[in-house]
Amino acid sequence: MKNTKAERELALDFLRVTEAAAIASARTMGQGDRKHSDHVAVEAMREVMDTVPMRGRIVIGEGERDEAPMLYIGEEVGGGAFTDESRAEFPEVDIAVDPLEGTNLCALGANNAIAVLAAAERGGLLNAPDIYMDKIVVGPSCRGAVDIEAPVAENLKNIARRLGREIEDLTVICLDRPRHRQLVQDARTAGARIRLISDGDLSAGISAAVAGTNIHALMGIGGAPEGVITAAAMKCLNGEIQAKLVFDPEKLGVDASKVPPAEEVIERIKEMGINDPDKIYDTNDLAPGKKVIFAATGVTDGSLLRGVRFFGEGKRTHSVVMTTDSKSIRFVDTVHVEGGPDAVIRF
Ligand code: VTB
Repeated sequence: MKNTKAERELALDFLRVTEAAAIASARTMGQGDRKHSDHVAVEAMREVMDTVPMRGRIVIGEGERDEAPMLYIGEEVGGGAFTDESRAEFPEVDIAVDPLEGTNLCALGANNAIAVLAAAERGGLLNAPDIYMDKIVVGPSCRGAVDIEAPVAENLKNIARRLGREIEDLTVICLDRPRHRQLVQDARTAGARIRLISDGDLSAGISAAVAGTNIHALMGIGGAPEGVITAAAMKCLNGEIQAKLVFDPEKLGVDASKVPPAEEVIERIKEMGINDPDKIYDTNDLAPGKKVIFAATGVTDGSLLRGVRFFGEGKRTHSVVMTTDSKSIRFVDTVHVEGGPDAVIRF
């Protein structure tokens, strides 16, 4: 991406993209059909993405080309309505999308489903495989105070010290999965409060980096693609993520038959340019970009963003859009007016 102005404009374009995906999926809220909710989010995101003046390339998306008709890894996006000549001038952008993060949450009408994407200059986002990733995410005051390999109690002690409070006053957020039994046990023993969530460790990680959400750390194993998008957000929020890929069935708490054999995964990630499968990633490893853009729109109500609200004459969305360059975090409340000249806009 060339300059700050272009980046700022792109950020607002990406806002339209996540807004469209959120609106489409929010319409299906509570229908109990997660695949359908995801599908409409993907379609809406893809459609608006194409109007963005960029030479975009999906690096984290809906899967490989043969299994994902849209927003597949490697798909070229953007610049649809422009001539080849003008397109040649557009910035080259790598994009990681999660059109509906928390498909189950949307299908059930539960909190914290979001439509989200991250973008950076070419090579600015790790092309992480769609496998599991162990993560620890904290906010700016706790940067450098945690170590993903350290015992839970030690990390909690260090977070508490940085925040000038007792461990008892911390809340850790964690996916509610059998694989986290020990983690939860350790956090309980150390005295922290715990919030177990059914899905959505990306929005949970972001909440951990924003003061006032009363969430102080995200810990545990979720998806690697979500980890990369979280890292993009951390770059903008001055937070920190540390992470490690996980494919050992024992650590995942599943039978070996449920996950691909380790040798196969190691081979696959090697092909993606990752030579050390045990590498510990920090924020910059996951999102090395110098110009990172992050945009998310609430689908259902959440701790950071409100969900989409529909009313007679339009709809209202609540988003966050941020960039590393201008270091601005915009919370955007958009009224999408459809009701014609007499439509009433409320504050
Ligand atoms: C993870 C997490 C996501 O799904 O990918 C999770 O990162 C899937 O984990 O935020 P399981 O296989 O244990 O269900 C989400 O929670 C939602 O997409």
